Amino acid sequence: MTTIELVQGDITRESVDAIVNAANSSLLGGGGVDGAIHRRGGPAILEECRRLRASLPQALNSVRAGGTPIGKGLPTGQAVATTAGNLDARWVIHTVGPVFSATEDRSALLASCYRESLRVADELGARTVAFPAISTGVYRYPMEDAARIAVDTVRATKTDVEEVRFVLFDEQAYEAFARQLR
Ligand code: AR6
Repeated sequence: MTTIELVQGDITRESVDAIVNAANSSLLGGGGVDGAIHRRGGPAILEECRRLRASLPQALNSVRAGGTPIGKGLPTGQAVATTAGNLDARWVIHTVGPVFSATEDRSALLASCYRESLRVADELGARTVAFPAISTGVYRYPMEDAARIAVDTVRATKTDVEEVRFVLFDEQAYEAFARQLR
C-alpha cells in the first residue's frame, strides 16, 4: 500500500529517499523546481546529468561541432536517476513533463512521468518519494487536470514505494491536490 501525503512548501527542503525533478529533455538544468534542485543540491547533480545525457542513444544525443547538444535528449514522459548531492535525499529522479497544449491531449505523457519515476524509484529501492506538480509551471499544464492525473496515476501504479509526498509550492496547488484526494 502506498500512502499519499500532501505538503505545501519547497521540495528541496524535504527529507525523503528520492526527490523528483520536473526537468527538461536537455537534463542540463533550468528554472522552477529544476533550478532550485541544482542550486541547493550542488554541482554533483549536474555532473551526473551530463554523463547520463552523453550515454543516451546517439539519436537523442547528437552534438554540434564545438559541443552544443542538438539531439532531443531524454524523451518526454521518461525518468532517470542521479545522486541528490547536498539535498537530504539519496537520489534525484529527473523526469520530463509535457508542455501543455490546448489542441493535443498530452495527459498520457504526464501520467507516464509519475509511472516511470515510480518504476525508477523501485529499481533504486526508494521507499519515500517526493513529487512536485510536474508540468504546472513553465510548461503551463492546468493545475486541476495535472493534480487529477498525478493522483490517479500514483493510485493506479503498482510500486514498492511506501509513501508518495506531493510537495506543492503554493496554496492553490495544494488545494487542487487536496480536492483529488477527497
Ligand atoms: N518546490 C516545489 N514546487 C516548486 C518549486 C519548489 N522549490 N519551485 C517551483 N515549484 P516548473 P514544469 C512548482 O516550472 O512546469 C524548468 O525550467 C511550480 O509552482 O518547475 O514541469 C525545467 O528545466 C509549479 O507548480 O516545472 C523545464 O524546462 C511546479 O513546481 C521546465 O521548467 C512545476 O513548475 C519544466 O516545467
